[in-house]
Amino acid sequence: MADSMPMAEAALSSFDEQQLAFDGKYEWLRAATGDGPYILGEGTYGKVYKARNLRTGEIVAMKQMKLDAEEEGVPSTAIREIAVLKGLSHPNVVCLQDVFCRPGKLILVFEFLEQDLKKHMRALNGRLTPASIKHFAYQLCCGVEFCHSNRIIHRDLKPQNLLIDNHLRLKIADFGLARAISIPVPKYTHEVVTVWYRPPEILLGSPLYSIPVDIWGIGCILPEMATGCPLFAGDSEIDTVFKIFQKLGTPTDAEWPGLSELPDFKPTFPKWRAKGWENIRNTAAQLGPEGIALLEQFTAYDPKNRISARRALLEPYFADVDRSNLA
Ligand code: Z3R
Repeated sequence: MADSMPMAEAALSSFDEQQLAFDGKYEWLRAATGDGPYILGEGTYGKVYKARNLRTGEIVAMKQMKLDAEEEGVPSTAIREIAVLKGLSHPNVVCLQDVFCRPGKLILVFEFLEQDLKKHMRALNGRLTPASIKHFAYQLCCGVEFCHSNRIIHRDLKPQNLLIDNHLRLKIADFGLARAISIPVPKYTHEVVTVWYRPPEILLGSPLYSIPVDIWGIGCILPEMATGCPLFAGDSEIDTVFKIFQKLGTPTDAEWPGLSELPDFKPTFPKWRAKGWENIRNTAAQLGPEGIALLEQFTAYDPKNRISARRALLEPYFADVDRSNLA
């Protein structure tokens, strides 16, 4: 009888009931080739599967995360952060529709979009038009502005985290997960964590970083859309730092006060001169002078001098964006 069931057993059956209810709600889709599950992507926190909500028929993206088995349940901080994310709604942020958790396991159910920006750029051989680059950049700034105004930082903006639907609407995935789920456990993912979109303050070991980290990410994604090539594709943290310095020039304490006190800064770093955006592939032709002026503010070395997403939206580069088919 339920009222005489020992506590541990009662808890177990409650978990099993929740698992059964969740399993009855969704159907995992199979890959077109072979009989494995349909994997949309493998990211920092785990795999993303394509599934169907059996009640609504809607396709969803299920992010399944394995948590450290030694930890008891899902940490309360993660639950609080995820509750905040579930309450967020913006046309340029992927909607978190459902959450399922049990000890050692966390599944987040998101709205489904057809492809990510990396795949979209590849499909076009890296040749996006100036108008579509601007349209995507505008939507990216809108989504980032919304999250920053809710005090949520992404920390891992990259083309794989930007999803595009068939109407070329862009939505940001994984906002807020960095704070909700602390360190990804390397044994659970074979994916190499990319450092290409990391800002110099993090690469140089700053223990304090904030909202400007996402602005640097926008500053890497915008020229990547323009040229079809990642801007700072280093194979390690220091290689990425040097790739940044080679293009933007080695920074000085004058333009970035406190630079030489950062833990991983070395006065022996080579001193490169800034190349100028006009000498970096076809960036200038694709973005025009107003785009370059904005790009310079996205990639300011001193995080304090980096433009905010809110101010970026008011920049001349975006003055002619067609806002009628947004949102
Ligand atoms: C939420 C979180 C991560 C992802 C979501 C939703 N959707 C993803 S990744 C996705 C990836 C593709 S399509 C949808 S892909 O086929 O372009 N890699």
